[in-house]
Amino acid sequence: MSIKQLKLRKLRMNLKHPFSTSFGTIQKKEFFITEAIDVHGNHGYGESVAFSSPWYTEETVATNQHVMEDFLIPILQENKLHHPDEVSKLFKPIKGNNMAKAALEGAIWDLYAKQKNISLAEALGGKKRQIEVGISIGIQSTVNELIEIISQNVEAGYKRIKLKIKPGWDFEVLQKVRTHFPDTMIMADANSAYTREDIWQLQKLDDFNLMMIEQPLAHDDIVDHAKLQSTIHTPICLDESIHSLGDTRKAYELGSCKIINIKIGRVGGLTEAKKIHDFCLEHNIPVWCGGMLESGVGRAHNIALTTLSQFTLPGDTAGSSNYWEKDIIQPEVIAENGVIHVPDSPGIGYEIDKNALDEFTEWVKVFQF
Ligand code: OSB
Ligand code: MG
Repeated sequence: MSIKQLKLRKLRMNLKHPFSTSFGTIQKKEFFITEAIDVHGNHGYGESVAFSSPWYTEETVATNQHVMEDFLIPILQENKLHHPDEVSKLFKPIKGNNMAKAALEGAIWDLYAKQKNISLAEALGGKKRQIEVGISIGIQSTVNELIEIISQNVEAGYKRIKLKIKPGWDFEVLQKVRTHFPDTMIMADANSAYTREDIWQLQKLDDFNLMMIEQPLAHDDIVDHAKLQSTIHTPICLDESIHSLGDTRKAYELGSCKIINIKIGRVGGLTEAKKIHDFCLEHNIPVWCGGMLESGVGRAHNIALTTLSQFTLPGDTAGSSNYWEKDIIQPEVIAENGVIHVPDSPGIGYEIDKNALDEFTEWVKVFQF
């Protein structure tokens, strides 16, 4: 694939609105944009999705930098690549750190598609020309504010509404929301806020006709989730607990969930994401693509992945304007009536807005190959 140079670019962007979950509130986002450049002048882009604090999973912006600079980039410098699928094999000796791995692999996938002059969706084998998306709404100060925000997003046409819940912001809120929106597709995401002592409480979720409950129990658990799933009708969807095809198979065999949220960063890249997709296709497990409040680069990768056929449920890839005053891609991602048209130009299919990229860049490091 003749990579000549790799750029690591540290960005800082402010979310339009603070995003609150059971684990905390995110407003300022720092992250990396990776850029793989070949001898022909093609540029492939990736994004690291770790947050500044290890609240969601263990990785952080700082660990991403350490692992990319000290371990992963040297591996890429020492090895010739023929296909992006080789990247995850080369990275295998490095344990964990999936978001760091995915950030580099993503740039290489984009570069590969651009070298072949095909879209990233096509390079992955995706056939959908448009994808359906929902929106994830954070915890608000009052239920009335939440209902107002849901109304706006239902009106905007988002295909399903995901609400963040935590102890104290759960059953009563869901009750009021369900009464207000009797027919809307609604799901709840707890980001690991409950424990096995709450299992009898969580059975109350069955009253609200939710599409699913996402990651109610610990980030590293699949055993208690299986226990919970056996006592509730609401399908459990695993997010934090799934890092690989192996985790997916084990969760399926144990009955820990009925739905899988695939996040490219959490599973170590597009190659592993595709393997998980293929397993779920074979076993009839619905999947959808999760989000990490990404800039347009990460968003474009999510869109390409979602073109695979087993992404049968709307994902969290809302339009750029839901997150940013100004995104770093051109055109920005637009969800019209909850539908995103998949770009068919080569690679991620969106141009990088160089001025916006420079505006948000704190520093750049260049690695020669
Ligand atoms: O659990 O899916 C999650 C945001 C930050 C961290 C974790 C999660 C989320 C979201 C929003 O739900 C996803 C998005 O809109 O990008
Ligand atoms: Mg989640």
